Amino acid sequence: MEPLPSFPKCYKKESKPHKFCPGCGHPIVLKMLGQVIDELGIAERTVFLIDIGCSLLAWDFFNLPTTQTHHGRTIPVAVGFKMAEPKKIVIAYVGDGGAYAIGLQHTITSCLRNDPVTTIVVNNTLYAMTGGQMAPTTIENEKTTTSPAGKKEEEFRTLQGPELLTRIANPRAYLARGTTEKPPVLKQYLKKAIETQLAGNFSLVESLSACPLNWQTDAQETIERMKALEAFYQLGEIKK
Ligand SMILES: Cc1ncc(C[n+]2csc(CCOP(=O)(O)OP(=O)(O)O)c2C)c(N)n1
Ligand code: SF4
Repeated sequence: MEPLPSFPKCYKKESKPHKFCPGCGHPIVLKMLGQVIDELGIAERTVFLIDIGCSLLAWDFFNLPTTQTHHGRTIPVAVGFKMAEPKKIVIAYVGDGGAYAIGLQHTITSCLRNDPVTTIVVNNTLYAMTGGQMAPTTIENEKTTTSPAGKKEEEFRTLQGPELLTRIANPRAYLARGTTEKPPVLKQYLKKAIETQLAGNFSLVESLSACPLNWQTDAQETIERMKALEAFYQLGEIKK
């Protein structure tokens, strides 16, 4: 049976149902990415790199050459691949822990060098795969398994991800933050990010994303938590 029209052609037709939990935001980000790859007609040239974390559950999602790296090392692997194969389009798909905690030095140096790679950061505000521990992205008063009374640290929202990188990025780099609650807007950002790579520059798109399993939220509570994240974090094209 042919896939539904809205399903990206680069989906693996023979795939079993995806492995993410019900209500997870990852599949929405991946679906938008797949549609962009189809629309740009770049599947034959695209290499997909995934981090340790729930991003690794995308290992058989697409009909694309896919490699999983060590936790936090997806960006340097992407950069190395791009250096070896400059005509390929290289996408690093990572969690907020991989991009902004253990891998932050790579995120910063890659941006500083204006490496022509695209990074997609799925920000669910905690370390999902390992049991929902507090992350740098955990928002003020948010409860996690390691902050059961709510995160009490001073907030760093103005120095997170795209806001941090915009201070050091090349003028031609592209930085944006979207949300899985607005997939068409997220899709536009992903398209611009890949076009930025095609023009030879660094791009990073973060998406706010739900983790109902670790948030321990039902459907309504998940929507409310997403609204709280959207109020906390600046959405939009932070550098274009
Ligand atoms: C070097 C190293 N340190 C720690 C871990 C354990 N670990 C696996 S996934 C993960 C965090 C994942 O969180 P994030 O990157 O935000 O992705 P998510 O699972 O939330 O999508 C950690 C700490 C590891 N695998 N390797
Ligand atoms: S643990 Fe969270 S991020 Fe991981 S698949 Fe489940 S809902 Fe998604």
